[in-house]
Amino acid sequence: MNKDSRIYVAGHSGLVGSGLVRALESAGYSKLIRRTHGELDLADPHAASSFFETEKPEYVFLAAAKVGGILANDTYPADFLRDNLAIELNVIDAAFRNGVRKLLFLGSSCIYPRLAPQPIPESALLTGPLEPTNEWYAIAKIAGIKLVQAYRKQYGFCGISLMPTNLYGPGDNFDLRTSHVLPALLRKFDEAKTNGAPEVVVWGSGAPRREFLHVDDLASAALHLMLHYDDSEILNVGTGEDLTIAELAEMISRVVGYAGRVTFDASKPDGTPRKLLDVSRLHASGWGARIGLEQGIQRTYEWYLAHEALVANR
Ligand code: GFB
Repeated sequence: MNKDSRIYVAGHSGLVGSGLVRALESAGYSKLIRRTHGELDLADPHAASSFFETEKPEYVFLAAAKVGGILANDTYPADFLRDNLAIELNVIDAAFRNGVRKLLFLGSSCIYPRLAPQPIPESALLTGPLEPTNEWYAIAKIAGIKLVQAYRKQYGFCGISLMPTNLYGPGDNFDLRTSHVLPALLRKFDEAKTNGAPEVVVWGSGAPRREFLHVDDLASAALHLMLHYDDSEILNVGTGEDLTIAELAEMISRVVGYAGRVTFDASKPDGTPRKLLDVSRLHASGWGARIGLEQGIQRTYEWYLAHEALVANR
């Protein structure tokens, strides 16, 4: 991939896509191709195919996806399965048919079995039952992995698949019904501080453990691996460290400067008990995460405060 290669970032306005655009632009890549969802519906095979025929991208970062937190995944199973299957199929097939040189597909750590060994090695894929709250999304992402592998095996198409852990950062979704835990808690603690509320309610028991990677680290890893990784095997991308949701809430409360109580709502699902990725293969590739969690939360909180009016109404 050269600085003047034609690079399509699918999903460029989302959390991951906007991180990728920042990383590519700051590294000097000058020919980035982007389309908003309104301009191009990747779930429409004809639209996807004619876009690739016209634009002829050489490299593709497939970051377009229907994503959401535990409640959104559990509430809209059909949307998560259908939209993600359609996007993956249309983009990977159109990329192959139009001579794309390399495609990078992004999966998720939820593809692994609910009770996988911890930290989770890539070899745990398809060795046991999935976590029920997000099995629909997971099945779609597993299909994406298999599409990339099948196109490589049958046609020699150069595709790689990365499995990021839970991501966060600027540009995240802060809608309390559909967001992931980290942006949800930043917003809840900030609003409680502003309103002088005595408590913040955290979903579930607080006991599940999660690993969080800043999106700028993910983008840096994706760029590194687009340049240096070429294998059919999936590759985990994480920090190698996790904490409980209760510990995360404590950290966010500290960053926001909230003085009240934290309580837990056990009527909300916990989801998978733990999903810490084994990042030894990632480290062996020459890349490691740089942004510490508290520092990353601080930066994300600053971004949230600067964009509060915008994100609160989304
Ligand atoms: O981030 P999250 O929604 O998704 O929830 P998953 C993580 C944990 O945080 C769960 C708890 O145990 C939640 O119950 N939690 C506590 C909260 N308070 C809140 C809150 O206010 N909002 C949210 N959203 N959670 C997702 C999958 O799983 O992870 C996706 O559903 C995807 O498929 C993504 O894989 C990375 O980590 O449980």
